[in-house]
Amino acid sequence: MISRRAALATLAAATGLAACSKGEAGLLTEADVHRAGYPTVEAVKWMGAELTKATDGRLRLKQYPSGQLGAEDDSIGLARFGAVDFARVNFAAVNNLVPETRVLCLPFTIDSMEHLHRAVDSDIGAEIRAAFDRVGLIGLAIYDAGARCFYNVRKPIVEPGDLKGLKIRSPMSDVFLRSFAVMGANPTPLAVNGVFQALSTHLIDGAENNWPTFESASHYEMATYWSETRHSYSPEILTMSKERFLAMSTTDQELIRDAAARSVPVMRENWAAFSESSKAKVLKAGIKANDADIPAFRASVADLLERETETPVLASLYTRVRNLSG
Ligand code: BDP
Repeated sequence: MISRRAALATLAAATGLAACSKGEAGLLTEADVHRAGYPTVEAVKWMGAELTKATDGRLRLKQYPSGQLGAEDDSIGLARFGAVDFARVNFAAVNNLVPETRVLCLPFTIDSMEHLHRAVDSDIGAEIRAAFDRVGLIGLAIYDAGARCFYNVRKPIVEPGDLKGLKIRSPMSDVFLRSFAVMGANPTPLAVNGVFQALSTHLIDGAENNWPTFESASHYEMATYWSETRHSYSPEILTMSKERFLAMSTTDQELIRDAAARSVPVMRENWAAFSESSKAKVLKAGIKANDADIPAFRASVADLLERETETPVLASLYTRVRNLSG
């Protein structure tokens, strides 16, 4: 069996990434599973343009959107290995690598976008970002990913019992897997890139995500029932390879930190507009959306929340996050 490091090296060599990112001074590379035009890709593009402007063209950004560099697991590996400079992934993809991220993925822990912003803009967000340092990454910025809701090919989901017997795709994270299982679903872990095909071949009955991913990854073409469960507001993280970051001058490091921080409000604005238009587009296409019994869903995960927040780090983060609700 080949090692993960060897597999990543092969992927990097095959795409010419290693040569291009290490060989050409000033050229920075980035990986994202979303397509060009998606708010995360656009926010990082904006950051790249700021860097180019600030350095009179010395720093430039080449993006690899649409999962060209593989699933989120792969791009995080490439960044840790120094073969790509930036990897933008969802918190779900790093729940095991950086356990502090779990707190913002746990079901019914965040109540609204405003609550999420209060948490990520506080010392909680700073602490979670700093925790990436331990695993060879710099946590540059936390971006919005909206409220995740279930969608499926069969029927409206109003209460947890409606999930019974449904095969629901879960992100590759035990936090999500266990949450969906206690809510009553039959969870199937799968990278997001495989969801459209899994829906078309009936490997799964449904998935859960935000309006933009539902629309832009065309999941709505198969799964025509959308249920407003808003069970998680799991945000996105823009990471940078620590190896590549430390190889830069302190001036460039500052420029990158600053441009990444300034890309957050840009992202938030793009996100709000993109979400609205995604929602309008899918509703126009005939998606049937329904409200869900959120208190019943919240009750179904009460024991799980207790178990998941047993460690001192998560217990304290969870209390601090909950204290910002309201
Ligand atoms: C989307 C995130 C993306 C994740 C995906 C998922 O933007 O980073 O890969 O969810 O469900 O909302 O895996």
